Amino acid sequence: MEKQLEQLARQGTEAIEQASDLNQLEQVRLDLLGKKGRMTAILRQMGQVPPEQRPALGALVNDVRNKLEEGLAKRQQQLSRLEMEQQLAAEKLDVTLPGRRPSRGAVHPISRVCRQIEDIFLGMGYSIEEGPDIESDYYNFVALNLPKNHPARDMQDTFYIGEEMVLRTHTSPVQVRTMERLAPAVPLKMICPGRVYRKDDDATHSPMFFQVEGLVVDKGISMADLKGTLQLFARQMFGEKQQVRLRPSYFPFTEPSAEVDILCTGCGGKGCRMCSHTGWLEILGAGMVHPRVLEMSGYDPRQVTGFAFGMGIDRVAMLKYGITDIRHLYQNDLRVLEQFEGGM
Ligand code: FA5
Repeated sequence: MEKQLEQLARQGTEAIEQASDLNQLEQVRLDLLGKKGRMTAILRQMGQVPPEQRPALGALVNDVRNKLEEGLAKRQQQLSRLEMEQQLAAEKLDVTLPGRRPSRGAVHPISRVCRQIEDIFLGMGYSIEEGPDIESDYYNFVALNLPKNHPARDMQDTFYIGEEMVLRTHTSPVQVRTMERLAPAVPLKMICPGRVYRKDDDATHSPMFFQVEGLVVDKGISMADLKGTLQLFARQMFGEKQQVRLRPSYFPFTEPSAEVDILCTGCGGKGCRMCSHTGWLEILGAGMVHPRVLEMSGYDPRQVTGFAFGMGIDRVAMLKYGITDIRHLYQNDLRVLEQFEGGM
């Protein structure tokens, strides 16, 4: 047994030194000192040793175990340091490599155009108002001179939420809410940008899109004020050469009513495919606020008049940036959005 122990000490020390990484060293430890290792096997024979030799043998066992444990600890330290050095060498940084360019976010074309519109009208002294997307039938229709069963309700295909609530089909209900709040005070000058919803879906009509409403109420407001305002807006938005054209139209909440075109941004008015060779493109509906609408909202139509307009923000964005399909604005395709990097 003594010999076995000495052999274990010798061979063990050698195996420890030869272990070339921490995994191997752990294997060596288990083989020497583990529960099923060589030391345990030797100790099993202790029972056969005569009692008077046991103390000396016991001391030898301790010596060998201590020596092996010491060797293991030392080798473990060496190997740990080695592995750390190797790891550091592998992680070396080349500080001269050019950096990776961080990708920058961009303001969505709708938000961009919306901000520009707000800036232009703030500059003319308008306030910016808001209203709810889920609107009552009263504000979306009735207060705009569209009682139940009025045929013109079919002009806008509506998403109903129960009997009395709708997803607003236009921003015009905010006209009513603002007049109710401020009447009979004048002048009232406001715009309201926001989401609106209709059962529409093609290259130029989206089921959710953006409108901006404009409303001015004061003494002596006329159609000339409407045209002048829209002319000023169009020039600031699309450039000094821009012009507007009013065509007679019909809305239940304005009288007279007009649809308003701007010179085609594709051809400048000469005629091209984009404007069906007319030279003009429609961007909004407008008119003089109907006396009944003024009255229902608390103004006296014998004292004041007003004009209102509702513009498609998506259409403006499409014309400004030459986008031919409205769906590009809502599909969040990075190839489209990345073209708008930078800017305001
Ligand atoms: C209206 O919604 C009226 N409320 C506008 C108005 C306000 C008239 C105040 C008079 C006084 P209209 O349905 O024409 O009108 O829509 C106005 C604009 O919204 C259109 O000129 C168009 O630019 C845009 N538009 C309409 N439907 C869609 C759609 N599905 N997708 C994108 N833009 C649309």
